[in-house]
Amino acid sequence: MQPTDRRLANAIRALAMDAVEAANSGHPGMPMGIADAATALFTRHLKFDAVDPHWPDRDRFILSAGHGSMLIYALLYLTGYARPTLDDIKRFRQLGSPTAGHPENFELPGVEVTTGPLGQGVAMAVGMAIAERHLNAVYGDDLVDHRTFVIAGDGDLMEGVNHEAVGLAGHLKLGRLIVLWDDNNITIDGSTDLSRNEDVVIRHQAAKWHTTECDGLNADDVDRAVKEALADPRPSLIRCKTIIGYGAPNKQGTAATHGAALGKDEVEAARRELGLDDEEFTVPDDVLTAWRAAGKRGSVDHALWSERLEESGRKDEFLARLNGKVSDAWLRPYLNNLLADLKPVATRKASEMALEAINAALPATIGGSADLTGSNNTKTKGQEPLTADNYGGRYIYYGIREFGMAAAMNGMALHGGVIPYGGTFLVFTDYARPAIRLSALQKARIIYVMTHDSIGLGEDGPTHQPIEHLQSLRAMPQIEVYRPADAVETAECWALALQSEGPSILALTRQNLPSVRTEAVEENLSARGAYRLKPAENNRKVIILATGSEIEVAIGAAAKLEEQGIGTDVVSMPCTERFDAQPAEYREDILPDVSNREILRVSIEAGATYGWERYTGLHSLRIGIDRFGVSAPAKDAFDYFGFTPEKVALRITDFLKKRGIQ
Ligand SMILES: Cc1ncc(C[n+]2csc(CCOP(=O)(O)OP(=O)(O)O)c2C)c(N)n1
Ligand SMILES: [Mg+2]
Repeated sequence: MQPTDRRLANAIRALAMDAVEAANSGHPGMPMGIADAATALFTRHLKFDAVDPHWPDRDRFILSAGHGSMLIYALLYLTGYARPTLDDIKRFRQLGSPTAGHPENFELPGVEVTTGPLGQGVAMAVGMAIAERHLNAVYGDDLVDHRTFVIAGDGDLMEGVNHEAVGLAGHLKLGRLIVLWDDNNITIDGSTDLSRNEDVVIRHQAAKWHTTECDGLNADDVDRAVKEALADPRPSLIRCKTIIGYGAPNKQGTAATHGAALGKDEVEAARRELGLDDEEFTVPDDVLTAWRAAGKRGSVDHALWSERLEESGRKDEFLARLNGKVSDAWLRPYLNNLLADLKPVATRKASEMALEAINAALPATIGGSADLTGSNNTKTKGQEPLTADNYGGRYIYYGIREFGMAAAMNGMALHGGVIPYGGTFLVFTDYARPAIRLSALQKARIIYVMTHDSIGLGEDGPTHQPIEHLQSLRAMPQIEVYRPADAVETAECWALALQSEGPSILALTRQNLPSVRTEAVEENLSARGAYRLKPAENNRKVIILATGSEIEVAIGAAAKLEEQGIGTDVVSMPCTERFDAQPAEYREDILPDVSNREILRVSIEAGATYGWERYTGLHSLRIGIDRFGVSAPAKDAFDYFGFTPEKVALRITDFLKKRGIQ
């Protein structure tokens, strides 16, 4: 006899309780409350094949309430994914176990995205749903025809990014996105009455979503609501009324079950309440068999899909696209054309010029901007908007939703088959930062096109002038920050960003810059992160390290120093992270040992000096800006802060005198 849905759900509850108890850490309440709804979803609706977590046409499932990680670990184990094993679950939250505290996409193939920072799961799901519709428009129903399901908690729907994501999804009519809201009226501090009186359902309706409700503790009722959502062309919110910690008789319905082990006595009481085996980490045979059968439900669909792929005539192209490898064959011809006709351009403009070649060569790119298209120069000729009427378009008007844009791009990149890039002002990386951090953690290949990268943006003043941003972004692991100095470097940096496994930030100027790279060379010099742009003519006494727009200043200052017989190298450093990764000999050649007091190292960057001592040494000169900017034309702002060849040269000669280097 087929076990009841409740018994299937209770297997989730048991594993969640036991794992949290063993770790003495974790969140049992959420999985226990939503277990029946998750059972309905995984046994009746979700299209997946546990033996192939990478099947491109699988439905995507996102546990936005990542603290309830035991829910997804239990589901993956029960449905028969290779990992996590039962032993992995016994080692929940332990060092080296893939069952990390929060679900990590890089630990388990069944985990589509990393969640835990509340709100971002739903926002990434929006990106997944965009990628699905786009690829559907390109490859058709035969190859791309899946849905994106989300389980979200009260917290996910309270976060600001949720408002951005819900607005975007409603606008783009992402009808294949279905969010199940675990409406348990509890968050960490207690009842949601403490902090919320908005009508979440009406808010979704106002954003043009379909909404419905169900008893989240009744799999049949959840099934009914999901069917309703599937039939509706709009994105759907299913309000699942649940009880947090359901089954723990003395604690259910309270915040006590949210984020702590239930305790031995309560676990025992819950076992009796739910009719579970006494022994921990056991799943009755008939229940496991039923779950494993559910894990194979998709195998027929999968096989039929594989046949269609074989017959499509587009198999190699499709798989290559999903595989994500891109060629940089566009770069050489582009640079040859560029070098034939050099003129001063802003690097944001140079980025657009490079993008013309990139978008023509790489069909996977999808551009966009958070309402600064004309400023970020992110849209190329002939790039059609991606809209509800034309999912095949390759440009997204994200609106003024920087965080929502970045999170959606994470979802798009992790869906696969597309390479998202998107722009805003560099200063507003702060608005997008939590998603940028998840791009880095998840290794999502996204190219952030961040323009107006310094006081050089001029008149908009201190609110718009980045100061600490470059250094703070460089401090983030697993992301590369590029600040190119001219059009050639901009194209080189674009090529590197596209080849990268993870995210990149391009920091680009508003103002025009002269060409500093005027000769064709075989090598992508920016790939080294830093390289000698101009070697000293006289005996080398100074090495100037500079980035982006300050290269022009550095070259001017170096010329003045050379006039005085002071040999000066100018090193362009478009990417500190790449330089750090170079072999020691290379780094030593560009920047000889800090202990060499005969050579003064100077950094010039129109931003925080914080951290530049890493390259200049402590007792050197760092020219930057350690205060907020000024509202003034760019030229005046640069002059005011001392970024002119004259002022820089003077500071260097003064410093040399102080040091006793003549
Ligand atoms: C951005 C963010 N802020 C705070 C937290 C810490 N946190 C984890 S769960 C949680 C409460 C979430 O409430 P809800 O979504 O209702 O989950 P439930 O208590 O119902 O499991 C908070 C504040 C977080 N993970 N992410
Ligand atoms: Mg809650």
